[in-house]
Amino acid sequence: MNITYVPFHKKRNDTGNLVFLEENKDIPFPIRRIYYIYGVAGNSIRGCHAHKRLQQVLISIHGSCKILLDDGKEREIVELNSQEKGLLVKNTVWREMYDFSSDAVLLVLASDYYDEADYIRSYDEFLNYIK
Ligand code: T46
Repeated sequence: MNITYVPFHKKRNDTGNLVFLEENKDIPFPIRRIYYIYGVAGNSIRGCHAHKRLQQVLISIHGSCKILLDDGKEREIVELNSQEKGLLVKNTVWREMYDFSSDAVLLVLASDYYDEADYIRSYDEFLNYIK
């Protein structure tokens, strides 16, 4: 399946690095919500759902984790471990996050406000939904 990364701009000088990204320029949607996930036990699996409309960019700003993406036809696993690019996860893609390092901080930029009705939390329901 098509895995899309969003590259960010990085400014480096003698004192360190600064990375920036801009709504509608680097991120292909208006950013209505930001959240982050951290302190995840290494054996935990999070996600296990898809979204009907929500699009998101996932950024590993510290540490690493793995993301399984499934569009109903193909599955891909990617490791997120860079502060300089984000993973675009479009709507109607099943995702699972696992193998979090103990220092992992996963930052998520979302195209809309939180809405439980937008979640598809059963894999069978997901396959039916995308038919
Ligand atoms: C996603 C992956 C990458 C809220 O109240 N507001 C929020 O903005 C979010 C994101 C969650 N919640 C509540 C819903 C649950 O009661 O926080 C609790 C934990 O959420 P959830 O189990 O959905 O967390 P993850 O890590 O499985 O999934 C999250 C996002 O929910 C989801 O959209 O794509 O991260």
